[in-house]
Amino acid sequence: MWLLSAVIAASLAASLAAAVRFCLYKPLPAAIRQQWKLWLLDDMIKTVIRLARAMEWLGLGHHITASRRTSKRLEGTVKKLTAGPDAGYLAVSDVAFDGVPVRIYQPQTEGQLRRGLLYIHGGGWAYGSPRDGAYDQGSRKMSKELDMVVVSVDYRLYPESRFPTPYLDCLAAAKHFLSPEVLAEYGVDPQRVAVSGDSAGGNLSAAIAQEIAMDDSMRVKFSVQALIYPVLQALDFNTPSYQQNRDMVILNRSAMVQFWLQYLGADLSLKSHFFANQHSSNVAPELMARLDWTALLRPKHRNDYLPVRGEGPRRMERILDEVPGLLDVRAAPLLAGPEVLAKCPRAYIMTCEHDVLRDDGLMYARRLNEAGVPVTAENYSDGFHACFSLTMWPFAFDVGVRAFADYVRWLRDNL
Ligand SMILES: *[C@@H]1O[C@H](CO)[C@@H](O)[C@H](O)[C@H]1NC(C)=O
Ligand SMILES: *[C@H]1O[C@H](CO)[C@@H](O)[C@H](O)[C@H]1NC(C)=O
Ligand SMILES: CC(=O)N[C@H]1CO[C@H](CO)[C@@H](O)[C@@H]1O
Repeated sequence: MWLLSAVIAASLAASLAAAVRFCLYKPLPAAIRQQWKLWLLDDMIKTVIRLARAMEWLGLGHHITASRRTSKRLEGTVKKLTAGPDAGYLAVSDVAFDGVPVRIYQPQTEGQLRRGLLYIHGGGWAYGSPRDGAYDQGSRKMSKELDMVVVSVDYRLYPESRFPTPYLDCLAAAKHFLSPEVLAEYGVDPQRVAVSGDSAGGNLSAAIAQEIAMDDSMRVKFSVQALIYPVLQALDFNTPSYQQNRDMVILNRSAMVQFWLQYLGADLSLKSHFFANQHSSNVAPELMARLDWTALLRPKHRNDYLPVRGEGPRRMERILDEVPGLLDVRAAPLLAGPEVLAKCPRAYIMTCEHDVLRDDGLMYARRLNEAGVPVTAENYSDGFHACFSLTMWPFAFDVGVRAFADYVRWLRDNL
C-alpha cells in the first residue's frame, strides 16, 4: 500500500511541476478556460502511461492493462473522498445481455413506461468501463434527470480484443435490449429508446444505429442517436481539425492514429504513413467523396488548410487488403452511403472546436442532414476532447457541465 501511495504522490508532484511548466511556456488555445486544470489532468494521464510503459518494459504485462489498473486505483481513491449518500433513487445492477456484460440503472419511481438509453463509453476501444467513475456518475445523472433506464455496455477492449469484437458486443447488447420482452421487463417505452456514446463509443453508436436502422427483422428501433465527439473515419488524418489540433492535450493525432491501428489490428510501425494519408491513396473516389471536407465543411472550419493526399511505398498500395477494416462501415460510419443514412434515426451530434475529431462529427452531421435526417449539431468553441465526461470534482470543467446539460435538455425534448 505504501508503494502505491508513493507512486501516487510522485505522479502528483510530477504533474504539478509539469503543469506549472506548461502553463508558463506552452499556452493552450485562448478560448479554453481553466487551463491549469487541463494541463494537470493531461500530465497525470501521461504520467500514468509512462509508468505503465515502464512496467511493460519490466515484463509486468501490456501497458494498456497496467494503465487501466492504475487509473482504477486513482479513481477509487477519489471516489472514497467524494462519495455522497446514495438517495436510493436508482437500482444499479450488473447483468449480461446475450452474454455481453452491461450495467443497468433503473429509477425506482412508480409510473408509466419510461425512456431507455443504450450507452457506449469511449476510450479509444482500449480504455473505459461502465463502472469507471466518470462513466458511472454520468449514467447515474442521465438516469435521474431524465427518469430513464440506462444500459451501459461493458464491451471487450484492446489488447484482449479488436475490431469487430467491440462492435459485435455492442450490437448483441442493443438487439437484446430492443426486444419487446426485455423492454417490457424494464418498463421501457419502445417508442423512446436512444443509442448514445462518446468518442470511440460514438463510433460504435453510429455504426449500431445504422445496422439496426437497416435490419428489417427488428420490430423496435432506436428513435434517436446522440453522438458525442464521435470517431467516424480512418482515411483522412489531415482534416482541418486533425491539422489544427495535432498536438492538443488529452487526445493528439498520434494517439488517435494509434488507437485506430490497434483497433483494426494493423501494424503499429505504419503510423507515419497514416499521418501522411498514404493509406488512402488507392481508395475509390466515390468513397473519398463521403469524407471530402473541402466540400462538406463550412469555410469557417476549412480555414486555410489544404488537403493532404499521399503516395507511399509499395506496401501502402496493398494496405486496404491488409487492413480491410479501413473501408468497413461498421468501423467507419462516415463511409456509409446516402441510402443507409436516410434510414438512420434523428441525431444529436456534439463536437468541440479544439478536438482532432471535430470534422468527423461535422461531416457526419452534414451528410445525415442531406440524407433527410433531422440533426441537431452542437459545437463548443471552448470545448476539447473528453470534456463531456469532466463534470465532477476534482476535474470539473465549465464547458463539460454546459455540454452535459445541453445533452440532457435535447434528450428531454426529443426522446
Ligand atoms: C500524444 O499523446 C500521447 C498519449 O497521451 C503521448 O504519449 C505523446 O507524447 C503525445 N505526442 C505529442 C507530440 O504531444
Ligand atoms: C468506427 O471505427 C472503425 C475503426 O476505426 C471504422 O472502420 C468505422 O468505419 C467506424 N464506424 C463509423 C460508423 O464511423
Ligand atoms: C459548423 C457548425 O455547426 N457551426 C455552428 C457552431 O455553433 C454556432 C452557434 O453555437 C453556430 O452558429 C454554427 O453554425
